[in-house]
Amino acid sequence: MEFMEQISRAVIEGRVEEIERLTREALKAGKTAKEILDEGLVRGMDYVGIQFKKGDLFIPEVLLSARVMQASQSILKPEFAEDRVKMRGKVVLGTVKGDLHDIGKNLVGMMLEGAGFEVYDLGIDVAPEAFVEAVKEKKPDIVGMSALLTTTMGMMQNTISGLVEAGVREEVKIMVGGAPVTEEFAQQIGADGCGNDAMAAVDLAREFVGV
Ligand code: B1M
Repeated sequence: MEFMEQISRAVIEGRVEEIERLTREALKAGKTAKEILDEGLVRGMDYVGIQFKKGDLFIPEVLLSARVMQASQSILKPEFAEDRVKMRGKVVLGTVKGDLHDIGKNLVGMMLEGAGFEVYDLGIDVAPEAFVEAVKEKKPDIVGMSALLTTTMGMMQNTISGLVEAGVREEVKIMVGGAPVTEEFAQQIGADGCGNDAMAAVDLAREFVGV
């Protein structure tokens, strides 16, 4: 079986112990980190999402797939950071309050770091006040918010309102993202842009800081 298919299967079947070996072998065989990510890991996770929606997979199984994905990502991280140049800017990143999804957010953080940004990851379930505090303390160029649930997207708006009320909105560029988030929604809530995927997030961040 081809590497990428084996990697996808390891994600789908939750085989955490196997993914580290497969990831290293794929890299050794000349596959790039991006190929492993797009053609192996994300493809597997997309399938998991479909089965989850259909009710054929349940939360414990999806969590196991998430662990597989994260184990591979931690091996890929230095590969993304290889062409790192000087720090391009500072980003405060987090998944909004009420939302526990962090795979995509971690990927965005990893790619931003790889592109030379300094990333302060606030984690998951981040309240608007915590974003405000971090902006005051870290003085970032960019605030990045992730949401995977239609029910938590509104929290992005609350966070922006919090930044406005604290008088720091104009000091940062705001990027939003996550599967249900669109450019139209970003405009509607007063964000500066939306990243459809991790690569787009990096392009947008570069645009924001002019590099
Ligand atoms: Co959840 N979940 N989940 N889940 N989960 C979704 C999102 C869902 C679409 C599944 C489905 O029904 N098909 C659905 C949401 C429906 C909706 O709101 N429209 C859903 C649901 C309903 C739920 C629960 C409510 C289930 C329940 O309890 N009944 C629950 C909610 C918990 C909560 O957050 N409060 C829940 C729980 C979970 C797990 C904990 C089991 C697990 C999360 C584990 C973890 O993250 N550590 C999980 C998972 C894994 C998923 C799916 C299967 C996969 C998400 C993922 O990691 N994708 C997901 C279905 C799916 O999306 N296929 C689903 C891979 C990742 C690389 O992609 O996150 O989209 P993504 O990130 C991309 C882009 O979106 C973008 O770049 C990333 C990389 O390219 N991006 C940004 C993301 N953030 C960005 C920020 C940016 C820029 C770009 O700028 C700052």
